[in-house]
Amino acid sequence: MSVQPKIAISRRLRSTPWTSRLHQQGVKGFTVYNHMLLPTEFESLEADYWHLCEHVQVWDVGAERQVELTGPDASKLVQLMTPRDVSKVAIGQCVYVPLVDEGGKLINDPVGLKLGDQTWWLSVADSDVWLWAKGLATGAMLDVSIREPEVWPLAVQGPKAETLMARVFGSDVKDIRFFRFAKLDYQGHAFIVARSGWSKQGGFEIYVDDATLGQAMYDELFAQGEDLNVGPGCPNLIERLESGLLSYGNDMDFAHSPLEAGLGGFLHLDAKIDSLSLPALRRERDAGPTKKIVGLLVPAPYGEMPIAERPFAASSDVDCNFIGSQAWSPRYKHQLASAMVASELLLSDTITIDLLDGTQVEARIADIPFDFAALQIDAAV
Ligand code: THG
Repeated sequence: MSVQPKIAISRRLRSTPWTSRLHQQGVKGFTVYNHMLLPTEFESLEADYWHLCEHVQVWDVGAERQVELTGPDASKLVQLMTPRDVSKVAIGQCVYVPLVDEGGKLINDPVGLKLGDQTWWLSVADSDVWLWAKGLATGAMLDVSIREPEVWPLAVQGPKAETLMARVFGSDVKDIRFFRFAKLDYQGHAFIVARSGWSKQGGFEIYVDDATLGQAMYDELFAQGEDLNVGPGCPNLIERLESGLLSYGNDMDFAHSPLEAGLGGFLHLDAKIDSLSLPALRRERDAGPTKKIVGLLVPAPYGEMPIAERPFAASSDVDCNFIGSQAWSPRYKHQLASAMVASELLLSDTITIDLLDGTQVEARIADIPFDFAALQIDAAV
């Protein structure tokens, strides 16, 4: 019998206030995200998926690190980094801000929180944004300080999330609108609570800045949620693919532009803003993108066989014709995937791909997010 290799959890691979609780609750897998542990699975991907869609889950997403920008030039730096116009973002608002470099390539795709006139948090995906931000601020001689504070987001997601949150934080939580945040009291400490999260099942994110209170809060969410069938959870691959939520590093990375990643709708390329990537992105828009992210669908019976993780067509561009993420959807009975595809292959409705066992099948091409109704794919359950 072979020994399962282990990942050594050292100081470099940081835990969160809840890591030991996850072990007690039977976590089955972790990934490494921002040099931290991010759980990926509890019971099974599929069991976790149904539970998330029907009940409520508490997620340790402490790996979504905050990059804090404070000072007179904080907003200027945010605008320099993103081609989305942030000039009208209000204090108390969250905003999805793809960060793009001078060549028009994605650095990260965080949620920004405007905490004050001179303070922002960027709740980052997996790349070292604080180093990029410090470099830019130094080069541009901006009056802003940059650090990663000790903050660990805790997400409460699922259709019963609001009921559970109201029991722990009071009914004020119900007044928080989507992508807004408020400061709510828990045991005498004000926590930032936003209506947001990396699922489309509804819910909240608590930005926990006190580890001890965070542990009490975690335990209380489970105690108060017993009759709601609360369970431990994490971002779920099936649910987020069905919902079209992209994962930086998987679906797209530093080789891709936000236009190729389908994020053009979030950007303001014609705004009069001082943003590093605007010239490159305007040129790309005018020339037309050479590749694009799309969804792929393989129906049952093949669908339960994963798609081979190798380029599905030859190309001189090594940054396309690959599968980004994939999962079997138990609801729609299809293997779902994201793929970055060369534009010439998108003239057709299907793409020939290899399954893991070598079988060749035609995968249907769709937009992300998948519009299952328009695709005439009914939920099987
Ligand atoms: N929450 C917080 N931090 C995060 C994530 C999160 N950091 C990493 C990662 N997730 C960042 N990426 C995303 C991608 C999509 C969304 C949030 C974070 C998202 N998008 C909605 C959509 O696409 O419909 C809403 C976008 C909008 O309306 O602006 O929620 O999840 N704290």
